[in-house]
Amino acid sequence: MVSHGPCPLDPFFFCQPPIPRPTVVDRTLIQEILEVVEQAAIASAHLTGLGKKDEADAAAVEAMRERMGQIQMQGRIVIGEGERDEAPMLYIGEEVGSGSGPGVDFAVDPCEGTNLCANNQDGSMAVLAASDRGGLFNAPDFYMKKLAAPPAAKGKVDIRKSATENIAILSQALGLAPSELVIVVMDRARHNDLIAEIRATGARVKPISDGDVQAAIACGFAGTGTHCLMGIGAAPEGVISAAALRALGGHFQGQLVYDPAVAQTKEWEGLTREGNLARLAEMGITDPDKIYEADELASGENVVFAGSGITDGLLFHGVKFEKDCVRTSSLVISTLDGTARFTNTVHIKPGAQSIALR
Ligand code: VTB
Repeated sequence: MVSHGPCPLDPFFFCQPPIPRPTVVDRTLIQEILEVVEQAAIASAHLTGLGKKDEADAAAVEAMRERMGQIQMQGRIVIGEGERDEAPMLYIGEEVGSGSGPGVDFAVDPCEGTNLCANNQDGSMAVLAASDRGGLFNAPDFYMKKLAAPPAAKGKVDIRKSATENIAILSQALGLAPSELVIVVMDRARHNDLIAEIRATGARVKPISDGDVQAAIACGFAGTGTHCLMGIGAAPEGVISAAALRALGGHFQGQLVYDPAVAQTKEWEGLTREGNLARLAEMGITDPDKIYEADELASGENVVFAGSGITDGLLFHGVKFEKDCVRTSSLVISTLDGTARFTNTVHIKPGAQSIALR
């Protein structure tokens, strides 16, 4: 037994070992969080391929919220389905959970890649990031320039540098020739120049129609055939990617995009650069050009990422329905114990006669 030495105040007693500080994000919560994303994935998986992206999203939102309600916590949504007046559930600021217990902040995207889900294409998933209070950046509903890369390139690649420079750095850090690298970029008009620049280096481009969260996280693992994510996607989801990459020790940087000429999106029709800057200032963002590192976007003492496949993807399979069970494949990455847990769960129906092994 380890003695902890005499207590300075009482020579007859030995000091107790230091009581571990109760962490808000503990192992029980992590298990519950896994179940939250599993339930959301199952709910929207019933709607894959039906061409109904809003319904698929709504199903995931409802299932996520219901399962969150069973957790003993004072949960709060910091990134969710939108502002209170535009989202009935999981809106920003909504309190979730039983109402007693630890304070936990959540960034959720119950159906990331709704188009992929609606079209039954690879890459849609139910995802969230969780942290102790204040540990997730309250990202505005803007666009974000992102750079994600494997741990070996962390702090070496830099969003301030050109794609050409970053590919040279990545090539060196990973010991791979540019022609052996795969750079994921969302297939959008705003990325035409970026794609041309990447191709000119000899690196291979993988254009994706949607789902840059999964692509970013895949950069954190070797063997996914994805070495880097470049380009502009949504800012709120950038926080979820950052949480996962921080926990993996990978690279993630983000920079808000406020100029409609850069974002080139129909969503911003009629909006101006000045108007967007004013909106950011109203939200308290004093430096709109700030480059956010992963540990600023997900700064909590402990952060957890959880994702469960709706359709098959780079990280896990989608939901599989069997006669007597439903199978989910998920990933939970946690700074608490330094793990990335790939979980394959069989949800057994009552009275099941046969449960498939795989
Ligand atoms: C989507 C989605 C991404 O960003 O593209 C969205 O597929 C925003 O981009 O996964 P567009 O408005 O150009 O479609 C993500 O949601 C996340 O960054």
